[in-house]
Amino acid sequence: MRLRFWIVNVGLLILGVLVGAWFLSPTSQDQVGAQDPLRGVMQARNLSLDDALAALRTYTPTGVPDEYIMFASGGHSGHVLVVGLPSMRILKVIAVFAPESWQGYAVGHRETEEILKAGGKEITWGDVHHPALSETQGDYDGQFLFVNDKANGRVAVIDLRDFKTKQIVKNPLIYSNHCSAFVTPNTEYIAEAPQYSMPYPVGTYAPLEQYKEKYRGPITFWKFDRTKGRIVPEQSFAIELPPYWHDLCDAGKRVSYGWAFCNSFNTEMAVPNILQMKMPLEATTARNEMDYLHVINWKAAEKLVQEGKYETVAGMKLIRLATAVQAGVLYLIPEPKSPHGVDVSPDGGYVVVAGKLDPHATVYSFQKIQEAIQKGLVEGKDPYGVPILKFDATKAAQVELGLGPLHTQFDDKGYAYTSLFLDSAVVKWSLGEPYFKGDKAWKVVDKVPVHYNIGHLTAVHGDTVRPRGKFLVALNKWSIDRFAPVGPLHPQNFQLIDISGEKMQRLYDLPIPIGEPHYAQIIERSLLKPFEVYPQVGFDPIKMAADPAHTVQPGKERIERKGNTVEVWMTAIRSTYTPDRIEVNQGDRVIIHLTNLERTRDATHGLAIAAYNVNLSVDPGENATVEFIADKPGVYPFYCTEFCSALHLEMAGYLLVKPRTQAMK
Ligand code: K7E
Ligand code: CUA
Repeated sequence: MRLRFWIVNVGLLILGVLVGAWFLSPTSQDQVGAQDPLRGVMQARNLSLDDALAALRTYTPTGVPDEYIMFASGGHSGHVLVVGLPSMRILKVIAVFAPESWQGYAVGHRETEEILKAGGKEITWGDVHHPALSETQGDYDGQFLFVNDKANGRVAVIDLRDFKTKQIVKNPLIYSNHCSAFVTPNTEYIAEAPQYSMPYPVGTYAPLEQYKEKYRGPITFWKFDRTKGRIVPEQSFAIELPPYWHDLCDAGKRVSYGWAFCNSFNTEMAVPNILQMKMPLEATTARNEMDYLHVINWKAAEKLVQEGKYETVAGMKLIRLATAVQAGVLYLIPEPKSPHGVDVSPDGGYVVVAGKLDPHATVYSFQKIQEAIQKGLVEGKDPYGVPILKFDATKAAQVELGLGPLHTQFDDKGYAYTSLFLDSAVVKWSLGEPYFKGDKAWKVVDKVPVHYNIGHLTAVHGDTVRPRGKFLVALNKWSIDRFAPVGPLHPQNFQLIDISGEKMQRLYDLPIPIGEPHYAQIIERSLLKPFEVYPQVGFDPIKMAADPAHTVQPGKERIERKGNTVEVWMTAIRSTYTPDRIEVNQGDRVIIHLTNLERTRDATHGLAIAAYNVNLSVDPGENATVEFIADKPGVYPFYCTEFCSALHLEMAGYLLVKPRTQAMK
């Protein structure tokens, strides 16, 4: 009985397995698809198991927000990109250094045009390299984002309550910053050092023959007032540095709090002269075997300013080089030639420098740097009298990583990740104590190819005191063959990499079709608390407060004329402008205050007056003001540029500008 039971059941089981195997074996795609839809899709689309797993790890269903948010530099578009992870969906482009018509940024809108003008001359583009999220105790707090404009020596402040640019400051001492924006651990300051040294202040002339005497590379520490949400130039200061070309900086954290580390190249102080010398700058700036890491005690510099030991140049408090050296604010350490990238480990104990022309990462120990300073372990002074600490006395390790190492990020397990430009790869390696000991320390453990020519890389909170691991994004300069061809100007390629396991796994490619991204930072989304609509009707996004003086209450819409100024007090609500007819005379100054009365999420209205190069984007509850001289006679329709309702096309009106001759009558 029992034996028969077993024979029958085992027989049935074997039959079942055979039948199952027959069904699942690759026959026709339709058959497979019907039995196992997942395998059906994989076969139909020619996907490997790894491809399918990558898709499952990144796919984010509709209505589900991403877990992480990446703020990426938009390069020479002048904008900032906001991307959700792991889906890699682009959520927003924040207009910063260039007019942007979707957001109504600096196209007629009075306040944002003012922001963009900061710096005097009208400049309509910027080159964003390094976004920096505001930090509290060395970790992102989700309140503000700062970005630099490498081209014009500017720094911008973005408020993350509404993801809008609030302020742009122009550095009076420099052009072309690169070491920027980098914040100190409590966002006390935002650092900005020049890429290309020059005579200062901006506008000073000195021939290149006087490079060594007249050119300098001051680093500025912009003071940030968190409650106002603004940089305060009057409380900011700069430290004069030798005329090397400054690359990048990172602020010390935890044990190294109060210090900053900036690398530099062209310590040869070569100047361009290719026609006569028959030598390009790329050769003349790479002759020295070593360049210099700058070690800066910004806390001590702050004290010098409090003691009045500065001069004021073009409104900026400037600590002279000699003063800085004397007070122990500035030291140099040799670093392998032409470095790019300096990154402080999460515990603040190590400073990682990568040399473009050296296959190693050079790691300095903060403790050894301090000992070298205390014991006076110097190998000499540079031509400007800055003490040079001994390389061997400050070095913790040199780790051979591969070709063209640039930038480094960290995870939650004691590993560092470095981009390899020439190898087109990301390499994962272990740090030393307290993370790893003995022969486990300073070891390459994994390497993954990326496509292609990676510049920066960024991991979740990967440059803070508390990296989260999980994901890393490779910011690749070239995409070459990764996407459908779209002409000779190719997109860049962001590659999402899973770093939660031992081996890195590439998950997703995101083409970037606007500007050339450099750095990016990834924050946990739960730390961001943006408005869904402005908190009350009549909100001014620049003041980040209600603006009763310019709020138009429903029923109080009107047009007032005072001399040649016509002031229009207008409201917008689906699908009506009140008033919808504006009659002025040629030459009148026209001011339109527009209040969006909506309280519904997403109910944004536009206001396009194309003939006057105006387009507003007014979010629910927002106030905006437009000002222009009506110098062109004629009849100009205006309309709403946001498809706000079924009758959106009816949201329109006319601006009539009476010609001067007729207006006289
Ligand atoms: Cu492109 Cu930080 Cu300007 Cu490196 S930078 S890649
Ligand atoms: Cu308002 Cu369309």
